Amino acid sequence: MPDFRKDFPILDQQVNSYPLVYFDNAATSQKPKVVMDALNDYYQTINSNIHRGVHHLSQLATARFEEARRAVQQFIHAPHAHEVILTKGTTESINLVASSFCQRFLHAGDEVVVSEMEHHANIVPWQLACERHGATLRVLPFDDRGMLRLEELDSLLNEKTRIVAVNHVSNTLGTINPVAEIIRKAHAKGIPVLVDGAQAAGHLPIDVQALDCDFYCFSGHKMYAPMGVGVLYGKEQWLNEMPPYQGGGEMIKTVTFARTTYNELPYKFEAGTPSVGDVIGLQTAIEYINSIGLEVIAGREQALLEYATQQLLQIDGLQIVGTAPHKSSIISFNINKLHPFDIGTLIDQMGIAVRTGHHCSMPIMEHFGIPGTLRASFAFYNTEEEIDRLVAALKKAVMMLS
Ligand code: 7TS
Repeated sequence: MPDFRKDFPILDQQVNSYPLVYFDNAATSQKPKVVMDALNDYYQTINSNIHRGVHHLSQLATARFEEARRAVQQFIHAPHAHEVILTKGTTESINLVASSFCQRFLHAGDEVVVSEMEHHANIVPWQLACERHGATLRVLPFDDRGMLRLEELDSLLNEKTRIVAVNHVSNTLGTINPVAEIIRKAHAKGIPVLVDGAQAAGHLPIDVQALDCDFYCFSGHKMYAPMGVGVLYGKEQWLNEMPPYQGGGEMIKTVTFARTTYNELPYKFEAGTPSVGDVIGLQTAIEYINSIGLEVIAGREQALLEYATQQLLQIDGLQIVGTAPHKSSIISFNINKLHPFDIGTLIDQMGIAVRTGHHCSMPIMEHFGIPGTLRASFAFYNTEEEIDRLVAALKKAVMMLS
């Protein structure tokens, strides 16, 4: 196995006099040097605004931007490049759909279905839309292992349901959800489905045609790309029927004070100057992932998940929150009644970065009646030795706090 760590210069540093152990990959992944080089290269050689210049640099930047869109198209197996909208991230992608789709299709008395294990980014935009249009948000619950209660979906979906929004992978529980089955059930009743793939992209293969999802959202920064760029895939037929999300440059065809006509896809949904360098960085991240192989990445992450699960369970009083059989490399846990924040602070003193708190999924905390968890999330560049360091640090922290 090649040493992937050398691709990520940030990992090679001391934090609080210990070698850094970075286990907060679900919040954001680290960036390989090739991605940073691509950004640098963009700003040093072709930086200019796109789609509007006759000049040389603008043409080069536009070509690279559109090439990146096609790289994303291939990465998620979208039928058409114009179905790939480049956004700031998952949050913006979901807000775009919740705002624009709902403006066209959600009316008083209608319903939107989300699951109980969503990130706030896949709850609040729908709450806002429901409030705006007089609709109701309905919730598909999960069981104590952190698996969606699919048997309740059939009764939840009815003639009032306008859209279902569900995550592919839970950022808190790690559960890989049966989104294909959810989509099949929803489509059987003519209901479209949005998939929040923020925690799936870069970890699982994504094939929007095989899934047959209507919308798929993800962020670049969780899959080795720069912050500030994300993706909304949408089926052409929906995107064409939806009104624009934001007004501005690029999204129009003609403007007069009497009437404005809108640009075609995907530009209709890309108002203003995009983060061109970051989009090119996203393409580089996709090429980096492909050069290693998604199956190699997923294999390493599953091995780390298994090893960490076994080792963590050796700690007295440690309870894993989220024990579904199909999980991504995310482990939430608590130790006795110790506060996650106290443990997180102590292990940070030993150079270990984990996340503590509710992880922007407060309904999950409410389900389990806990204020928060510690969360260790692994990337393929992490190692078993780092997991041993986590376990030793946790044991020490427990001793100090008990
Ligand atoms: N959906 C899921 C499932 C997520 O995990 C996140 C971010 C988002 C949406 C929002 O993504 P953004 O890139 O637009 O911010 N999740 C986390 C996390 O687990 N810790 O920090 C951010």
